[in-house]
Amino acid sequence: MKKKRAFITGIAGQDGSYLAEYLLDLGYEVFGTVRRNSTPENQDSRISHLENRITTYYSDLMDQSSLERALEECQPDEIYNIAAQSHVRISFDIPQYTVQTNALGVLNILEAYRKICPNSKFYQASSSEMFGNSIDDDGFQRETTPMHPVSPYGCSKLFAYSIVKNYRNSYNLHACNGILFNHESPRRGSNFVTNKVVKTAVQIKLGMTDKLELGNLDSYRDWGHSKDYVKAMHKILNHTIADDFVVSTMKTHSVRDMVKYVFSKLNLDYKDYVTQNKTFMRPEELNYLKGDSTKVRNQLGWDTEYTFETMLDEMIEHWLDYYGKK
Ligand code: NAP
Ligand code: G4F
Repeated sequence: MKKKRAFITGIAGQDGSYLAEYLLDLGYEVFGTVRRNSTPENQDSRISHLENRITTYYSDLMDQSSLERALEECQPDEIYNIAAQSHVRISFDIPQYTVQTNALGVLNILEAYRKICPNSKFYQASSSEMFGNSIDDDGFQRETTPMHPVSPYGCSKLFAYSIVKNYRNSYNLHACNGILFNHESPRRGSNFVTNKVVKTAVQIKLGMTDKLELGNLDSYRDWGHSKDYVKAMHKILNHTIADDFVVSTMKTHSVRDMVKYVFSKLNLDYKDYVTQNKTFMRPEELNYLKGDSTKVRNQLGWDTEYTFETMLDEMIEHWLDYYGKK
């Protein structure tokens, strides 16, 4: 039987790499895009173990011709648009670049999809950052919660989310959105708060540094594990109807609680090491996220294997092992 073909933009990112592994395990042929980089040896650290099992194309969401060429060659059954400038605080430093990639880039790939392989299915990596500070009366955000983003990143993702729905309805495409809440792993970029905290706490434990500078400790996030969340992407895309789903753990923790947990696992008191530095604050903050993922759980049977604690434990083990080997 012919294997299904999946095409993943941003395959070398955190989610792209776990999604590639998951789809290979399910028997897919996996293709993906990477960007040109002046130090190519660093670029594939998350996918180097898959080197002989996947096919990559040089591409950029801002280069329509590269998307068309790759889709023409690949002829995928499923497209996962995972690529993005994904850092919220940095989106304030590079707002135009962020919008070009995350908003216009999505329009580019939708146009390429419509022109070249309109019978394939399309998944867009949408984000809980689109809600901004909107919260329903019961303290959750869900599919129906109004979206009022508070960052260039959030605004760019809201455009992308809306244009995906517009293309679905206008051109009868199987195009869907996963509205994913924060998800982490040892492969998370180390300038996102969880991996920054875990990596630096381990360095402190090993005597390599003695301080950790953070921004806002009082915001709350609904943190899951990327490995669980890529399974939701596959379920959402393969649902009989193209639709939009919130994916979350339904629990929330403050940054301070997360820091306390990580330091105490290493038998350290965070108060001895953590200081605040306004460099890491945002001009406008999203204060509180807690997602209601009842729809994806009930309609698609999705659930999590990791808890907040086991996710952080795995990240701690990763950095202890990394520095231990060094
Ligand atoms: P990530 O680790 O930052 O991966 C993003 C990938 O996109 C990287 O491979 C990056 O390549 C690539 N990329 C960046 N700009 C590009 C461009 N102009 N053209 C083509 N590729 C480009 O992010 P992630 O955590 O895996 O997140 C995956 C997606 O889910 C993103 O769209 C993100 O916005 C969204 N999302 C993430 C979360 C979360 O908590 N992780 C939650 C909700 C939504 P380089 O390595 O070359 O930069
Ligand atoms: O880890 P963060 O940078 O993630 P953030 O901003 O919530 O964005 C992530 O989740 C979104 C989904 O809601 C994704 F769409 C997006 O792509 C990304 O994956 O920051 C989390 C919280 C924020 O409130 C931030 O102000 O941690 C706070 N924080 C405190 N000190 C810090 C720091 N964040 C970072 N990155 N670095 C700090 O030093």
